[in-house]
Amino acid sequence: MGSVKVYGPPMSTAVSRVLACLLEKEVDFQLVSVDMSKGQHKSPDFLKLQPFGQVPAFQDESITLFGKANPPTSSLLGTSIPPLDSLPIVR
Ligand SMILES: N[C@@H](CCC(=O)N[C@@H](CS)C(=O)NCC(=O)O)C(=O)O
Repeated sequence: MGSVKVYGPPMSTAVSRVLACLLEKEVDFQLVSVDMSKGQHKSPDFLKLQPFGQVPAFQDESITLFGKANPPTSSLLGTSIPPLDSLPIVR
């Protein structure tokens, strides 16, 4: 089993985006359940991983990634993903 851990519920779009990249890149990972309905994403232990209290948190050995532009996805793809609010919207 790989050292990569993704914390969060798979039904979260932010989590599933990271999972899709891991599957596409054929990276072994563990999905660690975080029950948001029980507030586990705001627990002291989770906040040590992800200080914003948001899923996903992404951990690879000693590296933990989190943030506003979904760094796990950007890191996996080797590119920078623009923030959603900077994308053009078709109305
Ligand atoms: N910028 C983060 C946002 C992640 C995000 O919005 N996660 C939501 C669930 S899909 C969340 O944790 N919401 C709980 C909260 O904000 O308290 C990313 O793209 O990874």
